[in-house]
Amino acid sequence: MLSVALRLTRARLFISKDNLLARKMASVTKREVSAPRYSDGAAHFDMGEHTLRIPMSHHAHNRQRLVQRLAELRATQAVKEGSVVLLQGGDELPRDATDCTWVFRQESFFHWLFGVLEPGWYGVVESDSGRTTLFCPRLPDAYAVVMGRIIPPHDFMKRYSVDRVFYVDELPKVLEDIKPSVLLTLVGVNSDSGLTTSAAQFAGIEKFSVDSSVLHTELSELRVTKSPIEIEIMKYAIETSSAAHCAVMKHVRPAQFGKLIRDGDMCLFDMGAEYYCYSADITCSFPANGKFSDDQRLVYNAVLAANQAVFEAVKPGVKWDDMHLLSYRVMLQKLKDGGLLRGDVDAMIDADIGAVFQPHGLGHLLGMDVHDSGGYLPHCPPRPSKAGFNKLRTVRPLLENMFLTIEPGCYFIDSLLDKALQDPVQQQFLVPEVLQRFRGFGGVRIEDDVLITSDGALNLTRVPRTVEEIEALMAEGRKETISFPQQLGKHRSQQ
Ligand SMILES: [Mn+2]
Repeated sequence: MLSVALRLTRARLFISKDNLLARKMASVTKREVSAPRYSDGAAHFDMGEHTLRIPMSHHAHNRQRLVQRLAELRATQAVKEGSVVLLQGGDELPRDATDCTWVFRQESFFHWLFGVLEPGWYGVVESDSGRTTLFCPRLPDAYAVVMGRIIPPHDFMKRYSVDRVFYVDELPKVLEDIKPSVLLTLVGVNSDSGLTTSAAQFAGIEKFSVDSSVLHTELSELRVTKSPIEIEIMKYAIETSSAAHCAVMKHVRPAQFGKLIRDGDMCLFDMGAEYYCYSADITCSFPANGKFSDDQRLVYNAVLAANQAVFEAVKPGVKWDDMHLLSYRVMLQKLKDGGLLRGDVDAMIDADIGAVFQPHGLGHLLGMDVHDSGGYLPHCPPRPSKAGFNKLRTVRPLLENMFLTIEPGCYFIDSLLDKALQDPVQQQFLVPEVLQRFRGFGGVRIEDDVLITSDGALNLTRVPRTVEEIEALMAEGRKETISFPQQLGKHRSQQ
């Protein structure tokens, strides 16, 4: 399961009832496994036996955090009394011109507040009282023919543990009754993609006073530090992803798969599972044939040393760009020790040699989005301009209960090496005759998922990391006989 970033842009869909029915049919399997259950009286989400149960109180707790924060802002006049939070959830997107849809995944801010898994919903939180009202789409009768009983609002109320549920077409009337002083809607730019969130819209919104300047910063900031339940969900996604990585390492064989993976290749697998919209993001690098060559060991250990130095150094208050610098310093020293570089390491850093070998940021916030929100909020330090550092998705000082990836890497990219070899300042640090040997090497990245604690960090990634551990696991995997699809096909045709 490769980690794929789906960019969902909100589209207003005008769909016929037949079309809607076809779409519901297409996503029937997903709905059946992912619906929250409340047979035991308390609503919770799971994906069947032996999967993590998540109580809907998780979202009540998140809403409580938001209400508390809005109360603080009311005291400073930044938010008016009688303000009402209005969010619009995600919609299903059609796949090209077909009547199929992309598998629906809820918009992250909406999911964080409400836990609603279906498309086409709205949610309202009254900031003075915390009273929460959800609005579900009114499904056509035809839906029941294929999908079974249509869930009425009252049942959704129990399912999502909120105060009230109405139909979407009742939203204007319900809001008129609440009489908000102002509607707080969600407008903000994602600092990784540059895309802007779509504020909630409905026919008649022009009758209300709307403020879209507050919510994005506040919700993003709340999402940066994880609650105890969120930490449990993240652990679950990370442990599951770790097991998948170990399975790949055990079962990979060079010269299989149409020779895409050859003997002597270095493999780099960047994969993470998502559970209940929470992401893991783990990278393992290992030799395809199960044994590190001397050059592979050298580069791997340089990256591992950087990864470990950063892990040892992180704790609340530490600045993330200082960690990026630390990773460059450790890695460049090791490459110098290995004969690839020469000269003073600090001078190399001044000359941007770090970005020649690791042209990406050290790591990023992790949570509901694989590159989680909150990296560059108005109150945070701005993006640096120096090469390599400018790719950092945040330079915030670390906080307790943040999740981050630590993912230094070292790559031998022809275009970057050629450019550096021609640069009068950079070329003095490079040893061309040694670097030549590493052309076509590919790269090594070691990416761990860590939780910042009160005095350090916890690494929740459970995969072999040292050269010895990797070789041992891969040797163990080689004792197992595995059949590939091509071989299965051959057996069938021989019969
Ligand atoms: Mn990552």
